[in-house]
Amino acid sequence: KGNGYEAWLGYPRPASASSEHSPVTPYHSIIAAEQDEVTGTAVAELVRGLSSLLGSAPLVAADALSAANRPCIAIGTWGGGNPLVEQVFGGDPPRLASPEGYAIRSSEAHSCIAIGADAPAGLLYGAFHLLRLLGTGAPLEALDISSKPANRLRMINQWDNMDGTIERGYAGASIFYEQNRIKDDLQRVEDYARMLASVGLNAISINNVNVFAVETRLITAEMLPDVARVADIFRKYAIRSFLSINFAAPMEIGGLDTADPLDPAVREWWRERAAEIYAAIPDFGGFLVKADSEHRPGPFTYGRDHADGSNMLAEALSPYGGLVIWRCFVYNCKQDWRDRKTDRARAAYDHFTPLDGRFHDNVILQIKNGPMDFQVREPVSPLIGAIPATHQVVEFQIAQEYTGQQRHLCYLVPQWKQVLDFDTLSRGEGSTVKAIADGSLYGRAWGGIAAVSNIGDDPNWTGHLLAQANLYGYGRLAWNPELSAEDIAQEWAQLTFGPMEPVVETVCRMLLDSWSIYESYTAPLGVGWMVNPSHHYGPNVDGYEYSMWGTYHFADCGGIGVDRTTATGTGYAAQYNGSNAERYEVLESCPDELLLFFHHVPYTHKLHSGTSVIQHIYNAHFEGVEQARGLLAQWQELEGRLNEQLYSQVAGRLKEQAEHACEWRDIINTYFWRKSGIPDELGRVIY
Ligand code: GCW
Repeated sequence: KGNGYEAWLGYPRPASASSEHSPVTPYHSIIAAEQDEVTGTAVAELVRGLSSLLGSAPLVAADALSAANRPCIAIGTWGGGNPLVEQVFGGDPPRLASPEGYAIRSSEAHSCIAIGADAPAGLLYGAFHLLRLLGTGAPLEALDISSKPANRLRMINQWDNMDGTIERGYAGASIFYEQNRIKDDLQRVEDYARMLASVGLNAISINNVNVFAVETRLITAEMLPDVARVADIFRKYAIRSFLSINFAAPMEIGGLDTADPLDPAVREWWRERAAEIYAAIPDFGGFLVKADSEHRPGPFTYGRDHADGSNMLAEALSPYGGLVIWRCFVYNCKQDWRDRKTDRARAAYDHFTPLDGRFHDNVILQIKNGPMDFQVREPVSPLIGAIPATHQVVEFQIAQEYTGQQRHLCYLVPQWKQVLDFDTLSRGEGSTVKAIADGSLYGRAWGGIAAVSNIGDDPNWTGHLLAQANLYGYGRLAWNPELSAEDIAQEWAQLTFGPMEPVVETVCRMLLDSWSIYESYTAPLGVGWMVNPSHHYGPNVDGYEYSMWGTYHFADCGGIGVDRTTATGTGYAAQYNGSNAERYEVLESCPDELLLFFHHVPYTHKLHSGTSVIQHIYNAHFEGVEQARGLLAQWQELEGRLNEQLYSQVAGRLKEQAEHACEWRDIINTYFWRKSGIPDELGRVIY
């Protein structure tokens, strides 16, 4: 309590509230007729939330016969036997067109708020919606809401290993595993499931996409009972569980001498695994697969392609309704930096566009939002929209691998919004990423968004308390990409700190400024990287310059940037459609923030903003540090207005951020001053 563990589900009771005189809500009872597990969860959540807001537990009853039970909250599926729900919605309930949709209506006549849905999952989401209204202090009169998710798949990817470590985890150890076993005590997993369901997420893969020796065995009889325990928990919250699998499993644990996807024995082996998995977990979601990527095995070894590989798994899962989610993060990670023809940015598009149309119906390709790897600024992956006959989901990274590792503040919702709103022009104007992800543009049955989680066993889940806003925002956006980054920030801040004005306002401002601040003191103008190799924290301008990973900036005494034009560079710009391709190809029209992603330019090149590239680098880095200090100063003004523990958690991180931003500033500025020999026009200190 008070340490951030309850995240946005604490429903802090307003200091002003007293249960008798000015109750937070008059709704002190809950009427629910149905007994199924997910409806039970919805009711339990209402009870928890109301208990906290009211200061005492609400009454739960199966019918509202007694007038003493009013005003009440009635919850039930259409035709599910809750008379109040029927009465409030009348004989003609809203058509939600989704088993996950819900409607909420308040009725003065019946002295109640009713939550109705086609199915229990909708009731759960409806209950969380109502709690959100209560927690943000929204008016409850004349409610008439209906909502359904834009995206069918709204997924979280855990990068947890069974030894308890988390790949790119910045908030402690795994809540799922320790010592190569699934934990006995899964209370924290249950609390996590609540958080995910509360923002509408409905799928989770529970182990790292890099599947090593022990994790390869998760699909065996030995470990499936434990996996089933985890799936049982998520099922209560209407979340389907997936596993990441090792493509070479038939060899590593199956005793076969090949993993060739066209080999009948290999196919049979996977069919048997599927049968075994579904016997243990009847609603198992399916497999998430990283293959032929960063040294992981895959179909290439056998001269097969990614359609052969994914279709083989899809065939095994299809009798049970399982999905294969196949990642497109496939590129040559043994590149020679001297080779200027190979461009990692091109790789996903080049690998996967020729396969469009060949994937089975239960295969979904998962595409990272950008062509490189979750940098603070990248263009949108040109693969998105380029495979119209294939199901696709967009992959974001909530974990802040390249955006400050949850030691720096970086609210990523504005970045994700930019991606989702980007018009790919793949089918003319209006072909936005969100319309491709949700399947509507190409009429695909499956689609959605996946993201790498940012949680661990730190008491407040995310290390940096304010990084909780990214997990919250991701879920809200996956449900409804039309929500604004501002509204999401405000909701999160109100739910977390209580709807008290000054705190909320300051926190929102800090969140909304933070992405741009982080960008300004790190790698400039879209070029990316410049981080320390392997752990990826802190500045190292040439850290990846002479490596095999395909991540270069090509800075020399004359200029900087990667020429990805068709005229003189790698031709990457031509992977975009129509005017997008043109805009990036032509130096004059390329947006400043992506200039160095697409062009190699002299330091004296003038940006649209009017400053030269070198002066921009200096300005941004000096200003970025000031702004980072400003974040700390703004937070310090809140001292005494919020819980001391929460205050000092964040203050500590912001202090460190300001210090580390200095390190970035000085290393980057000094590097470019030495390379270019061009002094700062403003004569500030460069070492
Ligand atoms: O961002 C890179 C990370 C790897 C990760 C990989 C991937 C899970 O540095 O740690 O591996 O991407 O997305 O597969």
